Amino acid sequence: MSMKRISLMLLATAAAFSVSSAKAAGDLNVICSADVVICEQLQGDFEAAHDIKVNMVRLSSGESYAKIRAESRNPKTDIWWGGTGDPHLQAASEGLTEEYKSAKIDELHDWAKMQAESSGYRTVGIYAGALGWGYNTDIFKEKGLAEPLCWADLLKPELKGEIQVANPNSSGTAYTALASLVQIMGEDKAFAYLKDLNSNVSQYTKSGSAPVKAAARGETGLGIVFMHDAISQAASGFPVKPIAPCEGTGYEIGSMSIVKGARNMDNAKVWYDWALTPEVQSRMKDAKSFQLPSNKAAAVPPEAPKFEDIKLIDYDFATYGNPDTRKGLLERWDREIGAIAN
Ligand code: S7P
Repeated sequence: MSMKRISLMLLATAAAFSVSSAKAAGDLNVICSADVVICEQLQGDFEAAHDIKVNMVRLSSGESYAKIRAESRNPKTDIWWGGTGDPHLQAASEGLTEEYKSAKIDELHDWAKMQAESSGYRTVGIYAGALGWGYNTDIFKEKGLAEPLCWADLLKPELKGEIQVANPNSSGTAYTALASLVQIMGEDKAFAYLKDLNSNVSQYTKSGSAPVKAAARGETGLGIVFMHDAISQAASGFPVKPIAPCEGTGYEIGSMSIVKGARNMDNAKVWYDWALTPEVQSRMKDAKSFQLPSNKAAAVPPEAPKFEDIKLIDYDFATYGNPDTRKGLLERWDREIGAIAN
């Protein structure tokens, strides 16, 4: 090989490096829909490993979907990490998110891959968690209340004012609760149940995990939340016990999507691939984020609720992540529950 050819090859390699490092620098605008502690941990870890500045905002799942939809003609977000899968699926089917098949896909559990496949690779599963509730054991003991083990127990008159749950318009957790009850009881019975439950609900919060944080601090007796959010409070030393409802319950496939037309598309893909690695997912427990990770090689936190011990329904993600179904259920919730909420 001539010297001229070698120097041309060296120049080409240098150019390729400068292009890829130019791509991997700059900014990344992230919406994070999980707990603020894990959001901040991810931001710090990502910035430490890349020459990319992360501008992050924490929003609940339904709010994130609404923001991405409202900004669709002029996207201000590049990547949406976390939050329940249904609104990610809704965004995917409305063409609000970008098709991307990460090289990491084959490292994931089937449930996470299924989320990707069913959306045409416009979203992907990053973790899973079962719905339930957490109750304050001190309050229940002081008031002589029986342990609430079933959905039916939450209707007992002695729990009046002791329950908090989020509003399903803003919160993915609360939408998962609504969709789970519809799947367990049928739609009309689920709405009748929610009307009865309303008598015991003191507050419909914006964020999904707020109810169990309130229970932890003794502001309410019980919060309907993902079980891992109740465990997180117990792990922080609060008198909270997680419960998996006896009649059965739904679960989430926490998801991640790249926004269609993202301004920092290359950086969004860097984050996406990074967030699917076992190293990143294994560190979620350090933020007391005890979901089941989607990468098969990631360490499962010992605190994570075991799906095999929970009576899980076969949650129909395609139906309940469908825009018409989600919109219809939320409208009915506004009419029948939101309208009578305290
Ligand atoms: O805290 C973690 C977590 O439960 O938060 C997400 C949740 O949907 C976000 O809160 P909203 O209910 O307010 O949308 C879950 O995806 C996640 O497991």
